[in-house]
Amino acid sequence: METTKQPRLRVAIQKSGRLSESSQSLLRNCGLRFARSKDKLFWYGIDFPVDLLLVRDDDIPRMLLEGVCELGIVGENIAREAMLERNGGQGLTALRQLGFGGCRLSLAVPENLEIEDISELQGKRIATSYPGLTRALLKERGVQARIVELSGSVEIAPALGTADAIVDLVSTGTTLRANHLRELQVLFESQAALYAPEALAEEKIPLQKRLLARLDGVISAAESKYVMLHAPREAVEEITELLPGVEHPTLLPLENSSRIAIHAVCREGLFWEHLEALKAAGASAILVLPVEKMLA
Ligand code: PRT
Ligand code: ZN
Repeated sequence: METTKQPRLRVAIQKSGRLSESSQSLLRNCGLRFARSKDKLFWYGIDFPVDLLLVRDDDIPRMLLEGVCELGIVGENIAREAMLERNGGQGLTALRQLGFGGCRLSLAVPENLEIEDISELQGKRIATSYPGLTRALLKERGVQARIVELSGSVEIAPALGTADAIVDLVSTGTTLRANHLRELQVLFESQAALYAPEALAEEKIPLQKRLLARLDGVISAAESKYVMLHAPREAVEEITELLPGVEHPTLLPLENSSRIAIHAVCREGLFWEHLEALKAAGASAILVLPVEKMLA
């Protein structure tokens, strides 16, 4: 008897590191549950046909390009570098930016080096773990430098005399400061993204679409807040304008009152400054609630 095999998707995520927790919780929030294998490298999707591969982040682009998995969550820095190294900058599509793992690839020079513009680095030695990206980003800026490729501890290269400057990932800037380096220019802003190979087997496309729809729901819910407040009737227009990303709020009359209740979903960041402005415009009883799921 012939049985038709249900298509499944494999998603590669970082096993342990800066992206692993956020990647796992993102997929959990999409309603995915997994049975963990003993070696902890392969998790089988229980209610939804999506399985997880837990690997080093550097392996994810290659696994996507070689068809070992159909989706991968990895920093744009790693994906772009791998594509430049292996595929002339092609081969993977960034389907969604995920809003975590944010950092910047920056060019830094020794604090005491009197240099104001990266054009002054023409012909100099630049240490980096991102040779492809560095070469491409410097070329865009008209700079041709000698790349010194290092797999780690890039920040000590200038002190060791093996390079004049470095190109490395920066988030707080603490590492640069500790090594007496000055961030001269940001070359590339990076965050974690969901990647897929440019070509995906046709029978897997509907499943990928379903997963993406859930992911979009999770991403927009995370950015959204449900706001309830009371306001004078005459201030409704002003207050609606103060609510970020709201066009049509729900208006509810309050019994025996000249005031009105306003309910709305704010689709953009809602900060203390917004709440203070709402209060100044006459709002009271302001309540802000998280949105758990959202389906357009
Ligand atoms: O074991 P595996 O290979 O999977 O992990 P890994 O050690 O290669 O990667 P990991 O977990 O350190 O980083 C994974 C991804 O997180 C990176 O590819 C980036 O996309 C992203 N990310 C975000 C960062 C940083 N922020 C970051 N600050 N990756 C590295 N750093 C390093 C940077 O290289 C430098 O040494 O942190 C130092 C600078 O930090 P600050 O805060 O001192 O500026
Ligand atoms: Zn790595």
